[in-house]
Amino acid sequence: MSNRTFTMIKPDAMKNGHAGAILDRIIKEGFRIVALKQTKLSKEKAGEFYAVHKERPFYGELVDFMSSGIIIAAILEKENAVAEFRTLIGATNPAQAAEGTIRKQFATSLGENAIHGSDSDENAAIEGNFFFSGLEQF
Ligand code: FUP
Repeated sequence: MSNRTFTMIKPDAMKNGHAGAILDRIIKEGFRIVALKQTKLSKEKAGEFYAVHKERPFYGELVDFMSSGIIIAAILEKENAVAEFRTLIGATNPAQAAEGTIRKQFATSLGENAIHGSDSDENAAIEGNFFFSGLEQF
């Protein structure tokens, strides 16, 4: 069990003006910010980040969407961070997300679901290091 996870506030939530409310919720839920930046993924970088989904039918749309606008990327720290954060964001499809979750409140659709959360400690480390150098992680 690791104490770090990685998140992105996705282009839909950024465009809809939800970044502040989402960050506020994350901090109020007890996550400490280890690293944070506003950035924009190129198609190539978005494709690399989601390479695990390369063979899936939604891969092209996912890459287009994730490179369509500004995002906020962050590394977060809390005890049992990966599982706790997955609970906080809710199911991938907002129609199935529990009441009180970030996706239930802010996501628009399965494809445009407001926020990312790592699904394992191993991926949290890989994804965090994709965006941040060691000098940017405190
Ligand atoms: P999650 O771990 O909840 O972010 O979900 P996945 O890793 O399974 O999927 C990554 C992203 O692909 C989702 F956030 C949205 C997109 N996706 C679709 O567009 N359609 C699908 O059927 C599944 C995922």
